[in-house]
Amino acid sequence: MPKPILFASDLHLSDADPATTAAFLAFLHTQVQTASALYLLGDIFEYWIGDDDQNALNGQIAGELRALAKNGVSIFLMHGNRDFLLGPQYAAAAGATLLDDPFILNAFGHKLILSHGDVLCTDDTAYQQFRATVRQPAWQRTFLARPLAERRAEVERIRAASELAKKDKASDIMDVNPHSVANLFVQHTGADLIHGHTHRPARHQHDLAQGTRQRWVLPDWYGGEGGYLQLDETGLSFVGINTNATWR
Ligand code: LP5
Ligand code: MN
Repeated sequence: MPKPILFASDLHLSDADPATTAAFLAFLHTQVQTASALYLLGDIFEYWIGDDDQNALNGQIAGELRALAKNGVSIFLMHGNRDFLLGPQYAAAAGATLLDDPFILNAFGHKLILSHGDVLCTDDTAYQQFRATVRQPAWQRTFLARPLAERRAEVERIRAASELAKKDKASDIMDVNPHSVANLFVQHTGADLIHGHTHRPARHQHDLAQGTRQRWVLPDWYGGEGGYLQLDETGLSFVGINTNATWR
């Protein structure tokens, strides 16, 4: 039987949340061992200020992923809105391939659009403006050239500003926009979508003129409770981590 493909996102790994690190390591040591590939669809880390930030956690995770890659599990990483500065140096250390957002995967007779999901939150215009700025290569080069301590302080300021801004945003605004989702579906004939970012795990059905598509939303792993999607010959199914949730 062909080995399953696993998808997770929004782990938000950090030193401040050891329960999440433990849950992720346990996942890598069990379920991922028997998979053919692991797709991590962004916000793997709570924030990323450059591949030169060589702290113990980043090193440990790279080592664990590289060990899996050596054992034949393909590792794929996509950027999230918090770790978009994760670069080729770290990906290489993790034995991983960095993917563009969106990325199209064909497997087990399914066509899947993989995305972090933040691009689809088009009602959140303040965020999209912020995103457009920080995703500019020139802007990123300037930021990465600054000393690590300065970058860390800058990110702390942005995180605080972001938390404050979110308090004033309606919950709807911070979800994906249905027209943006439909546009993405129209661009990719016959595909279903897997994304994270919103931390609102569910399977949504989108009825388009060309037919019905599925949108699978991954949960976050804060506090060590999360989950992943598994693709195998039976299709996609959700498996909870440290929760009893299972759905498809
Ligand atoms: O992450 P989450 O889910 O809590 O919130 C997101 C949006 N916020 C962000 C910011 C990140 O959480 C924190 C920054 C990560 C580190 C980046 C690394 C290096 C970057 C260096 C930058 C100098 O992504 C939030 C969305 C929410 O998702 C739901 O979709 O609403 O967006 C905001 O809150 C953004 C604010 O609305 C506007 C921006 C505030 C920051 C202003 C600081 C100015 C800095 C100038 C640089 C352009
Ligand atoms: Mn996110």
